[in-house]
Amino acid sequence: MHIVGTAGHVDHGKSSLVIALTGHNPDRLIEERERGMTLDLGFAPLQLSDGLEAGIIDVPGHERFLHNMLAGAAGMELLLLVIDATEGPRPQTFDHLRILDFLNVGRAIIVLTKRDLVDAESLAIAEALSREAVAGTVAQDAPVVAVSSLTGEGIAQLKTLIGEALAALPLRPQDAPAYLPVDRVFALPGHGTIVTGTLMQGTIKTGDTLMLQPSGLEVRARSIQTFGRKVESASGGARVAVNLPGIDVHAIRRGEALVAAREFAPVSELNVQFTPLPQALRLLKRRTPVRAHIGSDEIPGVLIFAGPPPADSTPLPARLVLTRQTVVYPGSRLIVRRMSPKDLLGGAVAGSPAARAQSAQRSLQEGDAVPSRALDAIEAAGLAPLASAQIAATLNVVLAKAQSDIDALVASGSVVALAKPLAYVSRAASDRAFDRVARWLEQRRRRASWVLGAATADIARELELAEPLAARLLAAWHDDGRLALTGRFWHLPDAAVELTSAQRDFFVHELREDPANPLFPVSFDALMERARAARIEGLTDAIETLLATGALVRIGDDVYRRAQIQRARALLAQLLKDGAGATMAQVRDAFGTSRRYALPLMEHFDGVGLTIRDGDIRRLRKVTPVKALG
Ligand SMILES: Nc1nc2c(ncn2[C@@H]2O[C@H](COP(=O)(O)OP(=O)(O)OP(=O)(O)O)[C@@H](O)[C@H]2O)c(=O)[nH]1
Ligand SMILES: [Mg+2]
Repeated sequence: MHIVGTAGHVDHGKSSLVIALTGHNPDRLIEERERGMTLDLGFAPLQLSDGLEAGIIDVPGHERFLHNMLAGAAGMELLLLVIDATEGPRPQTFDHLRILDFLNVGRAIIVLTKRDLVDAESLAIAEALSREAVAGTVAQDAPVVAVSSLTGEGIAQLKTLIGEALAALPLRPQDAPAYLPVDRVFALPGHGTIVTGTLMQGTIKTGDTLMLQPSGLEVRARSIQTFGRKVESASGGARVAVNLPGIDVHAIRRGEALVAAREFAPVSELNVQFTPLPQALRLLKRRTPVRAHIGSDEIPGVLIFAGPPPADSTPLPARLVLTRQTVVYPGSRLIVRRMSPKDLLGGAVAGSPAARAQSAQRSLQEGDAVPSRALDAIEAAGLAPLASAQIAATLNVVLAKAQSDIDALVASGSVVALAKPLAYVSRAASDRAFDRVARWLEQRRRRASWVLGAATADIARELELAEPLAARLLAAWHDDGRLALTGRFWHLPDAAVELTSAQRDFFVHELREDPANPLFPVSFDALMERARAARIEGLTDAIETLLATGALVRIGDDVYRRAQIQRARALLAQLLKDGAGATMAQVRDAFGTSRRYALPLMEHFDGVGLTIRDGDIRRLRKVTPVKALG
């Protein structure tokens, strides 16, 4: 389905034309009918001869209700520019045209109304003036048709032109996440709250869980209608009414967007490409207070240029800082007016230039290689991991589609999954970072051969990354076997430490075995103190390395050599063989130490799962067969 929109100056015959085309009066408010003037948006279904159906949005022409016109304008794809043949183009003809030129209109038809009131000569003048008015806009080459809504003249011809134009419009993206700017909210007795709007993209199905943004209310689509008919699903370009149970009608208003639940994150700042209107250039400052018309919403904010304000109408990057949150998709088009008075300033397209180029490309070749676009997005983010929902939002596709493409990229090896929270970086970015870390570790080892590797914090500093992110990358490299972890040191798997001869002499001297007391440890604090006093290069680092590799084992303040631990294990195996138990006193005697050393040592063995404590008795922990095999 597509959306046809009327536009034009007040009283030029827009609503009468809608009645002539559809038989439906779009002026639904009593006040509108009494005053003979449209105040708010009106809607009507248009049936064409070949079974084609479209929705018509009728807008008020009066300048005072321009904000209402703007609330419905973004959904229009085919513009009926309505011009009174007796008057020709008037101010709102131009204003509406300028607005729609920035939005999503793909085709236009110029409709000269009140044909019954003019002669051929006046009609020719009106047509010439109209042609002039549309020069340089989306309606530049639009066909012109003269009609009378009173007599019906020209209406059949107009319908034919509408049919042709609709057939030429591109389909709206179907695999994009649903985005419906709400233009009406009302309650139906027995049904509760109903919202209506133009589904800009995506699909809404009965039972879908959706989100109202920016209010953040999770809602369920109980039932869906398009033009009074109940349907199971509606897709991009349809006029849709959705019944939302459990939502207070007063909790929401026009301007809210009903969107797919997980793909949209509300933002209050937008990077846009802004196109100023020539007549607005003199009003633009580096920072200009504005009203941004996004979807059906009107949000006060500030339009900010990085440099001086534009001198001509060439599109330029700008930032929109809003006073309220909103949701947009890449390529969303919006209108910017001055805060006060409300002059039209220009149009803007949301998203980074890359995202916009992608979305432009995408509408050209619908359904093209999304995986490669997902890879582009992940690669563009460098080492900043992207979650699936962020990738879906960047690509403007539903989450399920994005996820299956990401999974394929992970399977093919071009994307790496990081854990906690699950997010993705490109293999290329991960490899570049790994190479940097590997080179740096190697250099360090050459400079200080007694240092095994580096702690997470050191590597984070080297990569200029936040420590939690560095930890996630390191874990991924550890998982694929490129990096080993010993103690708190990350190192290349084949990295070997080498002590200097001065360091070795120190340890030989300080840690020599006492033949009389082979299981006596040394005090860690005392060892460190002597190490510092010895003034040997890298000695304290070397102690840390020996502790990390298990050459030394620290238990409380006691430090044992690996050989001592092995000896204690052997003594225990002998003492506790065949399920025998032993008291602490027996263990102490077997070790030939005192209770002061034996107790922490036994707690260490309990902790590593060698022994188990049963009251005062220690036994060997039974090794399960599976573990024994491993
Ligand atoms: N004779 C004649 N009168 C027309 C025709 N079309 C509209 N009118 C009259 O023009 C007046 C305005 O028509 P509307 O259809 O309300 O105009 P509009 O553009 O919807 O006006 P707004 O919504 O207020 O901007 C009404 O009195 C209509 O009856 C036509 O084709 N012929
Ligand atoms: Mg009207």
